[in-house]
Amino acid sequence: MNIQFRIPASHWVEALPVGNGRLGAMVFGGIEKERLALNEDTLWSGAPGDWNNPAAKELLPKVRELLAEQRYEEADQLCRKMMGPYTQSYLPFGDLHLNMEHGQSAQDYTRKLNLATGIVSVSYRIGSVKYTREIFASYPDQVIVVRLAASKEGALHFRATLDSPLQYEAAFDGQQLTISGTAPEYVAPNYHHVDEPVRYGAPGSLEALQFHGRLAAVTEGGRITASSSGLQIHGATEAVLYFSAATNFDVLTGGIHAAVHPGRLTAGFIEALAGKHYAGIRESHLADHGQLFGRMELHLGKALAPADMPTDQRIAEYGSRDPGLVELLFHYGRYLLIASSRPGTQPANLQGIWNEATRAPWSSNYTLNINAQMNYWPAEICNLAELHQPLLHYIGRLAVNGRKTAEVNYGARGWAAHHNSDLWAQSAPVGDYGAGDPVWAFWPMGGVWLTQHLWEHYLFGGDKGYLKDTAYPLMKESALFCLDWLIENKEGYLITSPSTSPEHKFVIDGREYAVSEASTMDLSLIAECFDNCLQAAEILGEDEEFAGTLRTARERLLPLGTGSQGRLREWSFEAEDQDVHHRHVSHLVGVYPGRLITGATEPELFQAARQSLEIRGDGGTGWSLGWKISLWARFKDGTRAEQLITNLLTLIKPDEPGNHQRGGVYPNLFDAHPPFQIDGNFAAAAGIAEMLLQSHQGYLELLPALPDAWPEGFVKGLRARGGYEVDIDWSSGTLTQAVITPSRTQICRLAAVQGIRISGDGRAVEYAAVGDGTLEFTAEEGKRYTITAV
Ligand code: FUC
Repeated sequence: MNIQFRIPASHWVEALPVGNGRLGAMVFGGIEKERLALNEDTLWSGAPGDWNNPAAKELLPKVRELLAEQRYEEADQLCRKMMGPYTQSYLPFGDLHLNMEHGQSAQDYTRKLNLATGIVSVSYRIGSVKYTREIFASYPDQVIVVRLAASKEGALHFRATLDSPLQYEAAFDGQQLTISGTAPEYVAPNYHHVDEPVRYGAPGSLEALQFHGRLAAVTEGGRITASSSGLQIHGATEAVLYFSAATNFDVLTGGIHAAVHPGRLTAGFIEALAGKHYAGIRESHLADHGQLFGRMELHLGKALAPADMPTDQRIAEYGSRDPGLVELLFHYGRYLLIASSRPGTQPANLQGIWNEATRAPWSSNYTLNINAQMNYWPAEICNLAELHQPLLHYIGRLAVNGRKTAEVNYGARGWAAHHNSDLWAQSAPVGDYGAGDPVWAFWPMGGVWLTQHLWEHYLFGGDKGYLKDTAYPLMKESALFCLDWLIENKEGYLITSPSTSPEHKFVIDGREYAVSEASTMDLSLIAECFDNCLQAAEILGEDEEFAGTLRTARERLLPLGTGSQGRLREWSFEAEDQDVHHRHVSHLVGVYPGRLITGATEPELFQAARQSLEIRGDGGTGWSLGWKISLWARFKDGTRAEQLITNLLTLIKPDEPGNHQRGGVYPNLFDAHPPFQIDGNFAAAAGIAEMLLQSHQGYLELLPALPDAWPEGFVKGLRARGGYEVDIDWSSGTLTQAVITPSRTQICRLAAVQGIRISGDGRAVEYAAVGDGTLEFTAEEGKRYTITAV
């Protein structure tokens, strides 16, 4: 299970990612000049701030009036005045360079990332000497480890240096190489043109984070000298480098920890390695990575590409026709989540944790109108629920700022977040007071959508303590915001205003507009937030009165409707699309990742949603293709879902310019918007899982969208709502056997599969047919239930 090449990377998107959630590196594998592009997940520009805009509250009634009169142009202009500043940017940390003193010409070169071990290895031969490198990011030891070895005694000579695109100082602390600096106080988004896009304060400024990196070396044989030109290793047979990095970001409060010097933190990580050896550190890494990665297996058919074929060639030559490549894409999504999101770290941002640009595309921040949520779609279903924690924790921080935003900007209760956020959990609209377009900058539903993650985590895990203490309070406050944000229209329905369908405009008389009343996405997210709160309140047996208020409001929401060509309307009125193939499919959020619109509950809307997706087409950016995999899976069209995987497995060249219409993957299988965004990788993993197992309708559906292309196969370790682990085997396109392991005793409902036998620990289990085409049986904790086709 490798991403592999026979040449070193020349571009960053050919390099191989390692990460432990907090520290990341892209390994280029150069022969004479090795580069590891380094990241630390709390290294962002800026500082905590107040981004709210009191003028918004004054303008709100006026904007609403204009929208009620369909004066869209004027409403758009006023909306701009309701914005605040842009978010801050996720920054690169720097580079570790290794200059090998053996020249550039080598034979038998290989470079690979083994997803199962989380280890990158590079090997080549120069003359009779074989050189090998192993690189991994250890979560247990919080360091990036680089081991270099030569097959001939004393043949290893190299110099290690650290540098950074940020302002920095390199120094020595004994024989350790250090790098330190203060991050910029401000970095403008790459699409925002200003005179000074990167602004530094004074060194040590309290308005920015301090960062520190430390490199230590241990050798077998030879000697190490530290000089102004770096750490020099002479005549070693083996050398191990340990890199640690930190900032003074306060993970608990979300502020800057003035009293903490990050240099002490990096020293602490290195000191903690005392008495440990490479073999032991590697063992702990393998155990830690393995217990997460090893939870799942997937087999979709016989791999077509030769085992040693370079990954970029495999993508170009085979794409999704090679089931092995689809398996790789699936496992890569899980790998990248393990590498970018661990309990206690920051949520995976637009590029996970890997970024080499000071002004990264879209600031490599959190975009809350699709991208940040998408990063976590595989977390629960792919059995990595604890890796959801960084996002769930972050939602809590966002709600703290979001309460002020709701109050200051709108005079509303509860909490609100908008289209973008960052390390500082900025909750107000961005757009620099009008420079941005309301079509993306003005979107107060970011928090509402995020609450779905809190609820889903409960549905999968079933922890009532978590529901009561963490999830429900945040969900409830988000619902409170919605109650205050909704207004009554002339017909007495509750609507949102101003409202957008993120990033997509409607056209009237040849003119494009962004802002209107009651987009389908707004109403879908609110309806679902209310439904989830109602269910949570019932489970917890609390808040009867509040539940009554929600129920009444829920019934009064403007109903969703169908429009031309039988489509689900994207706006509350029939309008021409700015782009019929637009990459966002916001109005389908109730189909996936939501569960508002299903064939059983809303057959007409479900059909209309399907028709909308049909018309939207099978193109789009990487993340858009990723979303459509899961949507087609929910529409039970496996072959169409597989078509989207095919489209996603389009090889995009590293230097291909940015594109909003056509995406794919880079040589290292990173998702290409283009540019690189990690969300499509996560959506692909989630989508493949959704084709094999669904559980959003209150019962388990095995193989709901199996494509013709995968007639034989198996999957192990998927997870369903209710806390089940599910293994499925199939042959000739139909189920042969499934094993369901419940995490607690409960009634298990299954979509009825023709002719099955259920046994629990070898004994036949009685099941009863339920009227709606499902069957149920009592699943006891600690037992495994085998479903066999007869
Ligand atoms: C949204 C999308 C873009 C891009 C950006 C990060 O604005 O519309 O395609 O993914 O987020």
